[in-house]
Amino acid sequence: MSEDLAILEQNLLSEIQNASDENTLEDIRIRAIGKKGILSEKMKTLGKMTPEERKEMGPILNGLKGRITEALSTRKHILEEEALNVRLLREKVDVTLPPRFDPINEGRIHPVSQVIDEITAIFGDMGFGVADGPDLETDYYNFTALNFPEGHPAREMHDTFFLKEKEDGERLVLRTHTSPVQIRTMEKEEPPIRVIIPGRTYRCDSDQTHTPMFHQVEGLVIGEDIHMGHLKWTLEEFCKAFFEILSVKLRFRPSFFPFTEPSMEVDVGCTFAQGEVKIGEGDDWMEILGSGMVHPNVLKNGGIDPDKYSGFAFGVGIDRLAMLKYGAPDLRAFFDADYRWMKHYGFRPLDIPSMVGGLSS
Ligand code: 2U9
Repeated sequence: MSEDLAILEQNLLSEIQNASDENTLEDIRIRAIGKKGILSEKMKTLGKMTPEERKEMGPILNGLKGRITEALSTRKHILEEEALNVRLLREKVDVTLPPRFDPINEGRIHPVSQVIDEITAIFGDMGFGVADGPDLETDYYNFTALNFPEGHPAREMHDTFFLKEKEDGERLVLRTHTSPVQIRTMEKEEPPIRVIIPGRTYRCDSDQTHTPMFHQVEGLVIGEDIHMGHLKWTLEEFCKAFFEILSVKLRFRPSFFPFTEPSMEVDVGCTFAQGEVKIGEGDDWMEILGSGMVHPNVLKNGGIDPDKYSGFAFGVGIDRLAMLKYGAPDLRAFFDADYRWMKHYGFRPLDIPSMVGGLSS
């Protein structure tokens, strides 16, 4: 190999060795073995040589090009690895550091959970316990025990979601109300009973004020000499506490439910002004709950002697109460899991409703 080529190789190898980043290395590659690079130009001179000269210079130039190509590739890998190490070091995350966001200020309690907590605080203060039961119910607990006659249209009126028949012929339902839990409570406990049951319920219905899954709270009181006066007082106290007002006007209208006799729908006095509803005052009425004296058949089905005990019950839609109290117009948005909606309508996690500390802030 001529001295010139040896020097050229030495210079290129040392430049490659000293290249400190991939751009510099790319410049060297273009200058050395690129289309118009030094070595490519030298290769082009092979064509003008005599066969003997070409036989000697061909392998020399090819060997030189091979060594330079290899040195470029080795250096490229080293530089890539170095760059990756620098990046990894820079982007290192210390997982032991405390979180930067502030969950107490970020998190929100859903209005449905808030209203359940408020109702629980109000009835808890009146000596009611809270019970719960399964969402999937038997036909017996959801209908039969509650005095719905077999094949009665009221079963269809509930727009029930029926599950596929099991092998033994039983067909479970998604509970259409929380009433089955009262039957289970009556089976387990002796009177006096004072219990509320908040929970999810299901009916095949969907529009601005109905969703296939919704929330209900039902209450049940059973004891000796329980009468409609107790029912009326309890619901008045509940409405005053829940709507955070000093007095309330209630109107009881005769109605029908299979599980209560007599049955009453309850309207609350209100005003509708500038598209806003004010509860407790005024000459308008708004229906808010259903109620009645527990039907003797239902007491019997729960293992309670109707000759010795009587009771009252009521039911109210939690989602509707939340819409009314907190002014949310579309029920479907309650279940969209949109964090912006939660930021607006949700409640701070440490503002826990209580009768002494206040229900809502
Ligand atoms: C037992 C005995 C009686 C529960 C009751 C209502 C009236 C009622 C509706 C209100 C709005 C359901 O969510 S809603 O559509 N409920 O009107 N519920 S009395 O009565 C019972 C329950 C269980 C053993």
